[in-house]
Amino acid sequence: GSQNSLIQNEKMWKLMQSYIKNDKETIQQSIVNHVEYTLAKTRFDFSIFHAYQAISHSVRDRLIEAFNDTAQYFTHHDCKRVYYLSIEFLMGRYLQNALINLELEDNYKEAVLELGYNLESVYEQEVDPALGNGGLGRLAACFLDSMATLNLPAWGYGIRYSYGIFRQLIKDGYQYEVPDYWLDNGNPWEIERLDVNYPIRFYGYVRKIHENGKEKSIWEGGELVLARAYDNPIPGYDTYNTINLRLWRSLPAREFDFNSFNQGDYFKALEEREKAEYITSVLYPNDSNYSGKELRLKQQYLLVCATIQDVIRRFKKKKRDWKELPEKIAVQLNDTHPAMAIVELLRVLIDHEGIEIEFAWELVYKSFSYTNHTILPEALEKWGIDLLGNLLPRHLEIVYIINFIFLEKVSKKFPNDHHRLSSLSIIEESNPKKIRMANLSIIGSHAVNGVAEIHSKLLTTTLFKDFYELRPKKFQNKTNGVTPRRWIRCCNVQLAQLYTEQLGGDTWVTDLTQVRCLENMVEDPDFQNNWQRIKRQNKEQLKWWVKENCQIDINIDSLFDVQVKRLHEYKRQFMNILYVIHRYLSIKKTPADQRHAKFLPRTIMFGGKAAPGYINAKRIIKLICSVADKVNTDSEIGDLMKIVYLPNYNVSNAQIIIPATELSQHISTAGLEASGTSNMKFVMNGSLIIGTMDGANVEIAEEVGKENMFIFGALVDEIEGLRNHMRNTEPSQYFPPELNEVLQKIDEGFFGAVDELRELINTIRNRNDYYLLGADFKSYLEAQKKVDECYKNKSLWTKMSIRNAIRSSKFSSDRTIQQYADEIWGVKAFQIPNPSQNAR
Ligand code: GL2
Repeated sequence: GSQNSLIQNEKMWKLMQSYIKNDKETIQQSIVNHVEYTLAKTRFDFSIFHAYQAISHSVRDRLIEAFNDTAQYFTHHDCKRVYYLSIEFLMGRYLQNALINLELEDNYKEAVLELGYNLESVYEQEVDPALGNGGLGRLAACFLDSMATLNLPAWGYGIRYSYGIFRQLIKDGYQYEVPDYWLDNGNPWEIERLDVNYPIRFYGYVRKIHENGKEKSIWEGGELVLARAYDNPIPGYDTYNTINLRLWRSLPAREFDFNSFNQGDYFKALEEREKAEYITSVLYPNDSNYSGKELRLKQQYLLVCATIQDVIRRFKKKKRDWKELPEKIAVQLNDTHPAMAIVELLRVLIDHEGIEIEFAWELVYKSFSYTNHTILPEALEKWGIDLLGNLLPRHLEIVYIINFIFLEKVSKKFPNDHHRLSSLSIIEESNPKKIRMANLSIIGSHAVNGVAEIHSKLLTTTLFKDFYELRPKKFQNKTNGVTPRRWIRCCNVQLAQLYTEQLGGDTWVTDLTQVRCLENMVEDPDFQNNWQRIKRQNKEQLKWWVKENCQIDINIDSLFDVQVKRLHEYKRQFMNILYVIHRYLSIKKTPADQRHAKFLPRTIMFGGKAAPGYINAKRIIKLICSVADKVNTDSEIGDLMKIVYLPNYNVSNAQIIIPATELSQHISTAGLEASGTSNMKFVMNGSLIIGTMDGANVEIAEEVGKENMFIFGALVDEIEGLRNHMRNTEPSQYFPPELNEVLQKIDEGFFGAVDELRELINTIRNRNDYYLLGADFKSYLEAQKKVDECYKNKSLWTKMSIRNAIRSSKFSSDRTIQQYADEIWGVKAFQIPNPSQNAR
């Protein structure tokens, strides 16, 4: 094709031989060139922000080279490809990560210093690309890093929202949401593909025609918009492979509405076009919560429709039989948000390609697989058939066909089992009827997985029990992981250095199991000292961050106790602050001269965003801030205790918070946190966990040993019994006295804001303590007491901390992705040869 003729062009071929060099002078030259020619700023005077932009462009040049070569290589080898579809990608900053993955950080540090800038300060110039809410979106980002590093022929597909997750301000104890227009200063990390645009249809109607005795469906009318591709290169670590995250942006379709133009309504016609851009303008700020808005369904369909067109175009580049489709593509659904892709692919195959439905269906489900990320009922997507049928009329028809064929098969296997049939059906027979996206996803996939052992087990025994009985082999577990590049190598440079020194090299960055070898250093006093020194330096850094962002002085010698995650009742930040109040009251009751002997200084930090419409979550923020106000200004307390609300928790401040943490809280009601992923990051950075036997905590306990954690609370099989007990008993009769006392204080108005705080405590007082704070409070107190005892013994704490970190290798996303590749996708690595060894 045209690419080959380009390479055959002799001149071109010669030019292509000269890959960019990475010596100091070449780097400096490229930065200065970008200042002058890309930014059009004079090279004699540029600000640190322009330095950031020019540096990023020079790194981008290096990425693009590898990116193009990688794409060519995959095409040339005609490999089976993985497509990872996700409505969110919470990437965090690129620059440092790219430099580290390219192993160019030192070169750039030196080069940039001579140009008058400190590279670390340059990093701070970058905005956080925050196109995600929480764990689900961040998981997708970690997975991309691992897919690139493992040399898999994989691409991510998502949405290029103009507004990412809102910026959180805390004022007078309340959350304010500020729009996050992250593209304000441009985005050097993306490549706009002016030539990759796909039409997307909404609304309209289905016309039936008859051709050669067969009925054909034609979806027409309605509205058309375009989806344009923006490519974001993702470099692997210690490999030349650089993969792609392709994000779609909506634009008006090129066709003009000649009617309105001819009728002279010029402005109205333009207005219509503007509306198209609105589709991908804002990320929905709900975490684990379904809201059922039409615009959200439009976003989902835009992602799915553009992606399927792109995937099919690539498949068709080579002439081949459709039966090869599942041998050439694997599509992973990150939760049900992109599940319409199942229906869309089937629609294209039967309506456009003229394939028989039975055969088409086989191609579809063999290509798809689905990951479930939560069992919370409020998060399960169910679209009303009116809304769905109006927006996507042909898709609704196809859903009915899929469901019919499926239920036929079920009733042959289980005759007259109406109960089973209605639980398996894609259609919920409610009024109005609803499409259950989870059921569609399971039926349309050859593999379904949960994200931690306990969660996958719950899927097969509760939520998806009937599906499991039908096809037990479909169900798998893939315990989540996080990338050691960002979550150790980037965020904890000193710890990374220590590992590299001790292990005699840095291959641990791609093989985290190596750090287990440090087991024999646990008792080594020098090693322990180094460990403590690193933690202290990280604490120092966080202390400055807190000073700058919260105007609070925290005690560097206090225990840094952190709970950072989205605000959610099931995550029980409420229980944490209730305990903090108890601790405060206990200090106050102790005679002043005994306080320092009895209590260890603690800094208790909270952070996380509440969904804008989640009232109780916002009340919890208010309670935390009210308690903080009271405690932090109480002269009797001094530095025995400080409470901090860390504003605007996001990826880049997580990179400061996590390495500085000594105790981190993962205290969800058992069974409700599917996995959690920050728990893994904290453990990798030597934080101890206080937590329940939930999500990945269970497997962390298996790896690091329960004796190195503070585990408490009801187990998952005890929950139902406790909930029944809760509903049938007066709270005051089984709440421990410490809890009653705390609730009493809030009720009296001791912390102010009495009306809203009463509303909050009433959620647990009136026999509706669904998340069982009352049942777990006592064992939480006991676990906290153990924390204090351990922290008193500095060397014990240090040893526990080391053990946590060096036993955490299971939680590398490299392990997770290798399992997906082997057990679900059936894809192999294709590592492209590095064309310029001397440059790396
Ligand atoms: C989540 C789960 O709540 C969380 O426990 C899990 O670690 C992540 C990633 O698998 O997925 N599900 C979900 O809807 N969100 C999550 O963070 N938002």
